[in-house]
Amino acid sequence: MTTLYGYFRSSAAYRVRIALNLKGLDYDQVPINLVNGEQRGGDHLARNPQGMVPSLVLDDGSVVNQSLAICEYLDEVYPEPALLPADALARAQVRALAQLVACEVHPLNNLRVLKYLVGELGVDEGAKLAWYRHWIAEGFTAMEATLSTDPSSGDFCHGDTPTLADICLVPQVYNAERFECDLSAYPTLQRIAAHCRTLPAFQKAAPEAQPDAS
Ligand SMILES: N[C@@H](CCC(=O)N[C@@H](CS)C(=O)NCC(=O)O)C(=O)O
Repeated sequence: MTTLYGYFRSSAAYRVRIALNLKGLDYDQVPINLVNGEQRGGDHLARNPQGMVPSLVLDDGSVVNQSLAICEYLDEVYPEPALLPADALARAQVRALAQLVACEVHPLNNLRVLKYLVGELGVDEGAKLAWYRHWIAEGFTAMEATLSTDPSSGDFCHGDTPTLADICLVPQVYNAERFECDLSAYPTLQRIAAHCRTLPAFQKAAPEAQPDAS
């Protein structure tokens, strides 16, 4: 059985749960408690030397790290339903949206970054929150500008089926809500995220639906 090493609040693990659910795949979950530092324990470092989640361990013991690599791996091995459009240009545009979230916004607001700000740099809670909200606003403003004017966006970021872009958007919206970011300037992102959240694949992947939710 495929096993996902994750954490209920990890948005990168949340992406992979959505992808697995959209593909209709069965998987086991092993929680790695990020708050207790389990990601830096020897067992987990052996499968993920970065000390991060998610890691997907396949039936034969092979490990795939990095959520976007995992989602694309699943899409190649289980092509239906497709997480990327067939057309090369549309595929690049969907990847660009996904990477806007996963490469530009999310890494700046990661747990280890926030801990470094507070612990090593002595930043107070207010400044930490301001940092968090700043990077959300930078990324979401650009994403809203793209999606609100792109004729190919529909119920989802691209057309009327979920893609890798939605898989990245919904967990990032969840994070932004958790940190009480003002999302009123992003009506298109809110509309698309709300639509995604009506789908069982997204509902089943939500942090509050995970066995380690606390
Ligand atoms: N680029 C990685 C990011 C993974 C990542 O940031 N994981 C976070 C949780 S969302 C983590 O494990 N953080 C551990 C830490 O900050 O100590 C991916 O997409 O898989």
